[in-house]
Formats: sequence, structure tokens, C-alpha cells
Amino acid sequence: MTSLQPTTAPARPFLDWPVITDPVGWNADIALLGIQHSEPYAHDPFPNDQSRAPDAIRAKSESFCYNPAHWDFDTGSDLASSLPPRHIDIGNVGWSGKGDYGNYAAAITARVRHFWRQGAQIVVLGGDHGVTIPVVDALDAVGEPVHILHIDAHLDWREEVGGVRRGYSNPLQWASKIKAVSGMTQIGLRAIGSARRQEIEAARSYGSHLFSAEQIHADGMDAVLATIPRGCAVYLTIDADGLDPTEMPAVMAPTPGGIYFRQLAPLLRKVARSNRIVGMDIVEVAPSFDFANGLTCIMAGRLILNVLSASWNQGSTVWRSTRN
Ligand SMILES: [Mn+2]
Repeated sequence: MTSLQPTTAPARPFLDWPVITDPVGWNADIALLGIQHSEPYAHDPFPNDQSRAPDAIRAKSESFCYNPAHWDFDTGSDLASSLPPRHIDIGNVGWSGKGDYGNYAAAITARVRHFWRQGAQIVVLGGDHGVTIPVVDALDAVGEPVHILHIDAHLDWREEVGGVRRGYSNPLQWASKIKAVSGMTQIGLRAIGSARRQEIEAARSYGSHLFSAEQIHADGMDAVLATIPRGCAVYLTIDADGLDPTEMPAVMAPTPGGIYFRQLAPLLRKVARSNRIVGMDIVEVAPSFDFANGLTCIMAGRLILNVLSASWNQGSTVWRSTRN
């Protein structure tokens, strides 16, 4: 078994959370972790822009949560009294790009497994979408079946690209092979990505529920919600390009026609109140393009806070009942 290694302290913490990089102190109800790299494809630069996102999102903390004691109208609560006392920022895990990617990935999986064994909720700041892979590899530690809710313009169902299986085009295909994953809902799909006819057919034959962004604009989120078994544990993976680029412009693949915050935030709060969201990631934020007041990082922060607050505040019992 891999022994837990310390992480690297971020430039500043997420909100005002305690930063604990030493595994000795890793006891938490909520643990936030930056994961900077996935397995790189030969055609991409290393490190990529998304590897800077964990600290770029943290740096906007005051913009997405001016004061945790103040009222949050999104969630009808204040964050400070909603969250359980033990919420920590455990820093970042990075990789030099040299040596064995598998060792780096295994160390991430061990860290996440540690927190899931404690019954904690995990929040991951990516990184590109490949960072989801070592996280979902730890889902066995949740101890019950987990449904994956995926927001993305793209299907991300490639088995391999140029021989690489753990990059940003692979995460949902990878997750579909994991025993603890009991089902999948993928929303926001549109335009053209790495998926071909064979990947669409593979996702459908697996039983993944696919919703294009257009379907959601026409029919709303009720049909999406109906595909998530009530009471089932959920892992949430948000690719920033699933949102409309007018709201999350700083992504590598800006794609018109995306999901809006006003559609996604209420869906996530509903899921968080009826299902235990055991973990979430937000990936593919590209800070170099975040010209408009850091809007993309602010959106990322607001989505996280909507999930955390709805998961833990007084109106919700799914997490508090596991703690009482
Ligand atoms: Mn993706």
C-alpha cells in the first residue's frame, strides 16, 4: 500500500480554510485538493495552462465568497454555519512530467481513498479532465454504489488517444470500468469533440444517460434529475466547457450553446439535498484566458459553494445524518 505523502501548500487557501499538507493532520469532513496534472498526450504542451487553475480559483476566494458569515442568497443560508467544522484545504499535488505517471496517479488515489474511508466529502480543483481518473479510482473506498453526474460539452469516452489512457479525453470511459460506479448521467453535450460514432455507441450500450445542451434548453432539468437514483451516492465532475462560454470563457475548447449557471446551480442543489455527493471536481479552467475579471474562476467557486452549502446546511439531512 502506498503511504501518504505530504502535498504542496497553495499560494493561498480556498476561502479561509486551514491548509494542512501533512497527512498526520488529515482528519476532515470536507477535504479540498488541487490536482495539477493528468497523463499528458504527446501533442500537448506540458505543463498545460489548466495546471495553474487550482491556485487561480483559490485566488478568487474573496470574489466568490466575500465573507462566509454573510447570507448567501443562492443557497438560503450562510456558509459559515452550514459547513461542518472540519473542512480543510490539503494543498496541491503536482508532477514533474518525468518518470512514471502511474506512481503520481496512485499517490492521488491513496490520498482520496484516505478521506473516503473517513466518510469525508472530497472537492478537487483540476487540472484538465484527466485528473478525474485517479480520483474515481478511489471510489471503492466510499463503500456503496456511486452514480456519476458529468457536465461537459464532450463525451470524454475515448479508451485511448495515442496510447494514453488517462488523459482528458478518457475519464468517463475509464469510470465506466470501475466496479463502484453504478451508473452515469452526462449533460451539456454539443458540437464536436474527441468522440466518434463508436464512443457514442459504447456510452449508450453501457447505459449512460446522455443529454445534449439543446435538450436541456428545450426541456429543462427534470428529465436529468430523473436519471439519478434518489438516495444513491453521487460523484460530480464538472468540465468548465460544459457551461456556456459567455459564463465560463476561460477554457481550452469554448463551445457555443452551453449550460447556464441558472440551470446548473439549482440542479446541483437538488441533487445535493437528496443524494450524498461524496465528491466533486471542477476541471479544464484555463487561467490564461480568464480576462473578464476572473469570471471563470468565480463561477467555479460559486458552483462549489452551491454544492457544499446544499449538502450540509440545515435543510439537508443527507450528510448531517451521517454525522449525528
Ligand atoms: Mn471533459
